[in-house]
Amino acid sequence: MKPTVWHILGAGSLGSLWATRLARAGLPVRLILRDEVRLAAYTAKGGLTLSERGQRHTFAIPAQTLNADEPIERLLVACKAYDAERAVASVAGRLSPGADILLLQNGLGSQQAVAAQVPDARCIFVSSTEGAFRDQDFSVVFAGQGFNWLGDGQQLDGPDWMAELINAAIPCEWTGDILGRLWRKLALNCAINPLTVLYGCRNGELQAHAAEVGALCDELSRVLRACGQPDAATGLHEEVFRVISATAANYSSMYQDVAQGRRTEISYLLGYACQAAARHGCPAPLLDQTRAKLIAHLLTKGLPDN
Ligand code: NAD
Ligand code: KPL
Repeated sequence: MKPTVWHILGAGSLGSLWATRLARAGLPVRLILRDEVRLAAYTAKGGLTLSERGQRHTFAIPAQTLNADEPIERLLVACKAYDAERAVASVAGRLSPGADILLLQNGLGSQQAVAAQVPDARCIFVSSTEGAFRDQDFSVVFAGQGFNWLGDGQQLDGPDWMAELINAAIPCEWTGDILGRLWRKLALNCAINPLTVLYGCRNGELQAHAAEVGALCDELSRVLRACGQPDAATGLHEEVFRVISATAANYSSMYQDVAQGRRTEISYLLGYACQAAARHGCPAPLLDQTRAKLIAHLLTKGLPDN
């Protein structure tokens, strides 16, 4: 039987990291690009390049536009959270019944919005701690080893095709509690990323604001419990400070977005946490305040506040 094609929607950092590793393993991959202009730019480049441990390799992965007519059985959505719903809507008509859709977005909210939009597909949420950035158009640098948790919130066992990911050296495991994983990462990101933007600092420099970070962790733990995520709250404080130490020299992803004038995923991180807290009647004054300060900061930089 012919292996199922991996369609990759969003040829940015993570999409390229997944696409190149799948192609390197000999699996059929198609990139889905926005339009003919992007397709022409990609064709001119001759493929997608992966830089890993100082080695660069280019993979001539076939590409197509959103409105190609090839049916999609397995789709990896690698857009930012704020683009995911619109991007999936553009290919909804191409999805085969029961198609698998892997959603790589950080935070929460976009995954549920996509799942509601395509009720006949099986949406699989992914929580990724791998790190990648683009050094050029259609060229990605694998910057941080990490792990990928996959789950659909229902099945306790993962699909057979997870073996393809393992063979492609994409470290992953299925979890019966993907929402817990996503909430935990969201909480980590909410405790660290906004403060690095507001203080204009590297992660490690938050040690100087330990009381504020600690108070945010306490509040986030209460919110997690109120939202029915007690496991995600366990040891949050300790893990946040462990991550701050382990990544002391790094700038958070949100800091980098703001520094480079890119839209942030605030609505899917702090925005989601504040709304969930309000919905569950859990007061979160520090989170609300941090969100308001971050919004004011984004507006002074001319960046979207959502
Ligand atoms: P990115 O901006 O590098 O890539 C997103 C790509 O999607 C871009 O190339 C963009 O042009 C494309 N895109 C957007 N809308 C599209 C559409 N309608 N049709 C076709 N293409 C479209 O983003 P990224 O860094 O790869 O992040 C993707 C998601 O993964 C985010 O939610 C991010 O938080 C998460 N994440 C990223 C990393 C990382 O290291 N980069 C790590 C963990 C999680
Ligand atoms: O994931 C991160 C990010 O920068 O987005 C860490 C390093 C955990 C900081 O929150």
